Amino acid sequence: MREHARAVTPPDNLPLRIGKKKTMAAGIPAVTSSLKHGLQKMGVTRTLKTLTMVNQLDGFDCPGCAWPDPSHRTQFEFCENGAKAVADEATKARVTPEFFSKHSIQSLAEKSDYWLNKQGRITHPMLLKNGESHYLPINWEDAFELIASKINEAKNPDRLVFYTSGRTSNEAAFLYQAMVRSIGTNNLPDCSNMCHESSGKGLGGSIGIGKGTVHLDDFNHAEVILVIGQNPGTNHPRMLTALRDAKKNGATIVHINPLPEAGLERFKHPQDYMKMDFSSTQLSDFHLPVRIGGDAALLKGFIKIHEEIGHLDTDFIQRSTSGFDEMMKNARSTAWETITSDSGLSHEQIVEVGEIIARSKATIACWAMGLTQQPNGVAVIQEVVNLLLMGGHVGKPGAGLCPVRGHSNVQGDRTVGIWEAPPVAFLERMEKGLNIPMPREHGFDVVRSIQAMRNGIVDVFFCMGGNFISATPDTNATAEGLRNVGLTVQVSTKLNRSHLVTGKTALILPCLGRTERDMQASGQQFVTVENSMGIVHMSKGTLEPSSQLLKSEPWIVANLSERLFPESVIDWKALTEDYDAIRELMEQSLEGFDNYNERVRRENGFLLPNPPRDSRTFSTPTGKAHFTTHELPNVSLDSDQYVMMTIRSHDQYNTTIYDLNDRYRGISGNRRVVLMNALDMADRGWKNRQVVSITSHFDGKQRTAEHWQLISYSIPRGNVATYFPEANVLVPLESTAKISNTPTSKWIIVTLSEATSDDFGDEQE
Ligand SMILES: Nc1nc2c(c(=O)[nH]1)N[C@H]1C(S)=C(S)[C@@H](COP(=O)(O)OP(=O)(O)OC[C@H]3O[C@@H](n4cnc5c(=O)[nH]c(N)nc54)[C@H](O)[C@@H]3O)O[C@H]1N2
Ligand SMILES: Nc1nc2c(c(=O)[nH]1)N[C@H]1C(S)=C(S)[C@@H](COP(=O)(O)OP(=O)(O)OC[C@H]3O[C@@H](n4cnc5c(=O)[nH]c(N)nc54)[C@H](O)[C@@H]3O)O[C@H]1N2
Ligand SMILES: [Mo]
Repeated sequence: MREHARAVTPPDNLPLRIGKKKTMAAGIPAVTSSLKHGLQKMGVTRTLKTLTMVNQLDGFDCPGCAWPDPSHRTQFEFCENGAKAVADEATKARVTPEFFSKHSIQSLAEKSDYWLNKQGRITHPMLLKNGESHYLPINWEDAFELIASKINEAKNPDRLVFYTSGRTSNEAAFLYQAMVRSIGTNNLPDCSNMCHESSGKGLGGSIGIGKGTVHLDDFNHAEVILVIGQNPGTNHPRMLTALRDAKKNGATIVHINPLPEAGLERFKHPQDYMKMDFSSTQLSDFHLPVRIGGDAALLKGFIKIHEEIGHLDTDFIQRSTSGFDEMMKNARSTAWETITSDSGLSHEQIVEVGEIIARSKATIACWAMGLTQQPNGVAVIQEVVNLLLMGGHVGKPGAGLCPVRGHSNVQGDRTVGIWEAPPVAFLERMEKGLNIPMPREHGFDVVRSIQAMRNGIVDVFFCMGGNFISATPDTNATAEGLRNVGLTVQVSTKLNRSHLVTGKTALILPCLGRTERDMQASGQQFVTVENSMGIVHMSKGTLEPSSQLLKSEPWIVANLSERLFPESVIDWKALTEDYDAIRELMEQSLEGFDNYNERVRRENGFLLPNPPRDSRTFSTPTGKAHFTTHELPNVSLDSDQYVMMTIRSHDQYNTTIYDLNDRYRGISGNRRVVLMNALDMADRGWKNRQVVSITSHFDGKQRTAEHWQLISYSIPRGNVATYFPEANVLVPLESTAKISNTPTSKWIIVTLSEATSDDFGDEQE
């Protein structure tokens, strides 16, 4: 038996530096940071060549986030963190077969996630044989043969699971779901299950479409913009430009977040330096430091005030919605004492902002993980919808709902079929287009996939991108599950922990990234992606591939499919020769993709249909938008408990750690830290750098992780924050949001205790 590889990253063990928290985002430090990462990883020529192609009409879509591009682009249409994402992919460092022969998986697992990522791009398909501890090179044909034989050996297709991370192009994702459904299962978990699933479910139920309802231009016409549970300065820096422009046009910006995130305080557009403009803009007019999980109470407060002030869009409410009276009755009966104690905000604070919202003629509400990763994620998003519907802020200029997506094509992947629970109408259309029968039974999402692996009912686990072991909750439980699987396959660009914590046999299939040229039989190909606002557009890599052996994701899926289905009605090979053929098939199989090949070649691409936004109509069973009624969640804690949220630092992309700085928060060197309120620390007699153990409590079970250092921070009392993925070991697998089944990564009940040992590895099995 092979020795287990460590599932939780070891710390980097650099000294922790605690500096001053920044109030201004971007500015000169952002320019230098972009260039630093570029120059270190790519060198001068490649940095310039690469960065000038980001988000250009003839270039590639930034792999950083899903924020849309303006229709009039500048030469530099990227942000600091987009530049880091690009540099990280276009790095000159390589992970070769020699590298793998030098390091066993156990020794690699003792390196930190930061170190693993720094080793560079994987150059060869690699095989880890059952019982062995070193990967060996394998050729593509043999790799496909192995996967196909394991898939064919499975007793039933539901013992096969196919994960997708959100960078995969529309073309690759479409072929992938066609392959998986041809095999006979809907086991298509994706990163969205851990991300905006609550938004999809909440919006789907309320307005009949699981997507946002705004255009980028709406930001120029909004009177009020709510930014809830989101840290755009780090995670969507280009959104700050839209907020700055909104601000210049007179919008009031309200930041609802336990933390005073830097980007929402002041913003300096790096490009303005070129215009010799050195001023910065204050972005948010109000910061409401809501307690973790207190948004539902706050929103009820806003709803009450809205009714008192008036300005309801009664015409719209009567004509186009249902459920208003019941929702209002519930809000009216919610006591202010409950609202203030649950939200941690004073009545005056809520009234001041509530009145502005009530009087606004055009309000946009933006949100991200602060809302979705809560036990009541779906309900709280529906409260946001309730608030906006009251003033008719859907389907009119300057107003609307704006879930801000994470991965650059996570929305597109879902549109083209990466969905474990597809609606019947979607499958019927797909079956007609592809001429292949498809299973109806819903498949496993992420959490259910892990449970299935733990129960020993998964034979093959295939990952199209991502880093499953580090992204998922309950790291040790997930590791246990993965080790039960017969074969795990990772289609990847960079080395990560999921290559080390594997099934009995494991494969790494190295693929082309966004930045790289994709040559096929008919010449150079482009792929398409959908941004957070439903615009589908082209993305074309320009760089020489990192290795001659890399294959594109569509090529990998098509070649595996050819092996799996020699008699298939689909000519898989022809599809990879010219991706126009894939897009033709997509046009036949998907709603809204008419003239796909022609429209996607237009400047700025095309918009997918969105009834609430386009015509104020709602594709719900009643044809109306729904006000929904929810009781407030229970946010009470025992006296020694805290609520912990797990968040991103400025120098990471999900599980990819670019560097060890969290510049805006003034923290660097070490990621094993807990942000805590100074008064809470004083109560326990603790100071900065106090070493503590964290224990999470759920359903009578406890999980402990040792050796974290405290940092006093501006965070509500009773709340603490740690970084993901280090803290995932504490997120209970069963603790998920109602309806969406999203892990509650922002609501983990914990206790803290002074460290008893200096041992870093105690949370390991
Ligand atoms: N550079 C960079 N860009 C990224 C990513 C990255 O890792 N790095 N990840 C991408 C992905 S996949 C995603 S999903 C997005 C994530 O983007 P964000 O959602 O901005 O990411 P998080 O760091 O999880 O931050 C969540 C924010 O919610 C706040 N919060 C936590 N709990 C609550 C609560 O109960 N109420 C309220 N109101 N706020 C709360 C936190 O303080 C924090 O500011 O970013 C995308 N873009
Ligand atoms: N505790 C906690 N857990 C969380 C979150 C949280 O806030 N807190 N956030 C959740 C969220 S919002 C998300 S979206 C998930 C993210 O979960 P994932 O999407 O699974 O994780 P990533 O870290 O984005 O994946 C990084 C890996 O993707 C591979 N990769 C990069 N580019 C490409 C490409 O073009 N093609 C292929 N095939 N592979 C590529 C690289 O090998 C890289 O190591 O994590 C979730 N987990
Ligand atoms: Mo995400």
